Amino acid sequence: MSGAARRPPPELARILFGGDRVLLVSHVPPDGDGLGAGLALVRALRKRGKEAVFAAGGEVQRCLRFLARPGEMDTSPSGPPGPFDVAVSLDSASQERLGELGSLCRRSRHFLNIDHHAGNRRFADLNWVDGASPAVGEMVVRLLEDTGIPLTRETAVPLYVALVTDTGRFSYSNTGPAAHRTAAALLATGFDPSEITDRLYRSIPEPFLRLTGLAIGALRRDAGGLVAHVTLTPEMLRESGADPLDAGDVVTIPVSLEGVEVGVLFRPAPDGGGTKVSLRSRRWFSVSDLAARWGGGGHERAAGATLPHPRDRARATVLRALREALEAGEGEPS
Ligand SMILES: [Mn+2]
Repeated sequence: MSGAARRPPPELARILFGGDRVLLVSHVPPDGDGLGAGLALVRALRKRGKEAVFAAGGEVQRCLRFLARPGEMDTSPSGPPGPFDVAVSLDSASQERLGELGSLCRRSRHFLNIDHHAGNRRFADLNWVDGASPAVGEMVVRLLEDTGIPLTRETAVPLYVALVTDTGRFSYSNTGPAAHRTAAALLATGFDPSEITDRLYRSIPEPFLRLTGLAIGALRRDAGGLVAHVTLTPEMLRESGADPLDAGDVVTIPVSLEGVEVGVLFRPAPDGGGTKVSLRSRRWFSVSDLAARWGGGGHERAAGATLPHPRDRARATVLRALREALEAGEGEPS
């Protein structure tokens, strides 16, 4: 990424902190990055006397719910009553991924977009996109620094969650010096990181653990072993009792298998029609290019799409495309 994207556009902070009513949104449902970045900005804005709220557009994953204090987050599908002076989209590559919240953002006086998806559609009035950033939470740290707003424990905890979740606990290829430098700055505010990892990773609901058991039983390989995939059926979700919001996390199972380059999860699309496909790669295969074929997107190592087909057809389509791409050696290091 060019150096220009490293610093926020000068107008961004002026518009953001110039509004009296500010709405923060992310893709629906939000992940740890979108929610963490949003809540940190809610707190920074409120501290400066502004009215600010994060709209989730629905329920958020249970393991993330500890982050929001009462009144900081709205979970109605269409968001809190507007209008707003400023709306900020965080971590969303397109307006479509904001769901119903997109039109609420459009109706606000200023619409800002802060994101680290390289393929961001630049759908707002002012777009700050840095595809080299490990997390939007990291960009928000730079924005606060650039604006002269010191980090406090209240802003640092959600920003740390953003960084930990989007880097896979500092393990993915986006974990560079910036991720660790940012973590150091956040930790310097004095919170206990083990309390956060307890909330995020050592508080697994038993139904989800039972779902992973069913998922392991459904694990299959393809493309000469380079692909591992799992298909979750409505019956498996029902039998386990797992929260559908957590089901996407099952993709860590196929991508963790020895010798695999691409892990795939197929599951019923949350809103009824079609099949949701989650893709993860380990070293060289770009799953965002593949997801884009079906109108989806994401990052090189983590992406997703929703196919309008029932699961058998969706699986056949995706596995065929993966076989072709992997046989062609797309992106494979020589
Ligand atoms: Mn992100």
